[in-house]
Amino acid sequence: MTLLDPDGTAVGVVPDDATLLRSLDLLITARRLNDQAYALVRQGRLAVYPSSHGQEACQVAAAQVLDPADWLFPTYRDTVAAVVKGVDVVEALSLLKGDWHCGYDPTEHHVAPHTTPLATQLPHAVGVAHAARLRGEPTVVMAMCGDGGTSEGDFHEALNFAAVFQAPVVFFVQNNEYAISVPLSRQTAAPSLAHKGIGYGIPGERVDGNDMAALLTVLGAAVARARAGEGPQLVEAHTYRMQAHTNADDATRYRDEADVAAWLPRDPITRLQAYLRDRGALTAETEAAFAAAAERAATHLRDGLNQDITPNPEDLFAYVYERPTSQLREQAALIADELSREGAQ
Ligand SMILES: Cc1ncc(C[n+]2csc(CCOP(=O)(O)OP(=O)(O)O)c2C)c(N)n1
Repeated sequence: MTLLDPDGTAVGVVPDDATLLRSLDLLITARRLNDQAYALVRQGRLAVYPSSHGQEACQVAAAQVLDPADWLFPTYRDTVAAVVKGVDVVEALSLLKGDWHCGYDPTEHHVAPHTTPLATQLPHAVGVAHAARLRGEPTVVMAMCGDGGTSEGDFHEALNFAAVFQAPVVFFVQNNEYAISVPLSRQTAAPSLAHKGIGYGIPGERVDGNDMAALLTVLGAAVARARAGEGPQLVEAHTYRMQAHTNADDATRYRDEADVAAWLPRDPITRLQAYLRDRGALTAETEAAFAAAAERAATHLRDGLNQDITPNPEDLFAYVYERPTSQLREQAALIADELSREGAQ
């Protein structure tokens, strides 16, 4: 589904101006954070950053259609989704700085830890959704993965379980055409990734991943459907990874600059700006306010990651189990003893 053409013309019923203005504000901040994080890698402040520059609309929409009590299960590329759901961007990225196993408390905003192993988060997401249903809670779970993630066994197990048990979960696949250097044509023989729901009895829908209006509409309907007890849904957003997989990857080795250039005019920000300007809903003043908010967010990220923190080795044991095992207690005591002897020297 597309609701806004690349030039910003509405070709269907789009969400109201206030919703779209708020989305544009979030999109502009999201782009600024992506670019700031990329710069922080070059300054040695982050070990690695998988940018979602150009894909931000998918993530802003995914987080925006959820209620605070709903759960989001992000991948390593979904920092923006976690931030829009409420996680502080410095905490969200401290994992990639190498300071923490997660960096934030997943229960605070109902955002699971970012996963690096592909698709392992999907069975977990279904488990949370199933548990919520058994308890009679109205919780919906947004389970995110990339096109490459749909080739993993965990993806298929998660879809099957969710369909059989009618778990309130939305599987949201961001198809950005590449899994590092592997193009979509080497990933699947299916006509689309949305088709993958059919074999499991799950409706699948394709949406333009650079169209904020369409994403809010399709994902919003999938969440409402799941909340109403009508079961899971698969949504495939077609977008494009504008930058390299991470800073460690050289994308020029496996794709043409012309392909990248062809996606530039479909940018989610310029498309939404054009629509809102044309309606008179976006003034120069509002645009300046959005840019200033984005700049404040970037400063907060820079300041946060420029802090050198001293990790406490005892924290290694603190969050493994709710009640630590005897072995962990023993190891923690050994470390505590070593630390106190070092301190005494
Ligand atoms: C189980 C597993 N196998 C392989 C990898 C190595 N790996 C990291 S990212 C990636 C590509 C993933 O592509 P996709 O799912 O399309 O997500 P994208 O990076 O495009 O957002 C691979 C193969 C991994 N992290 N986990």
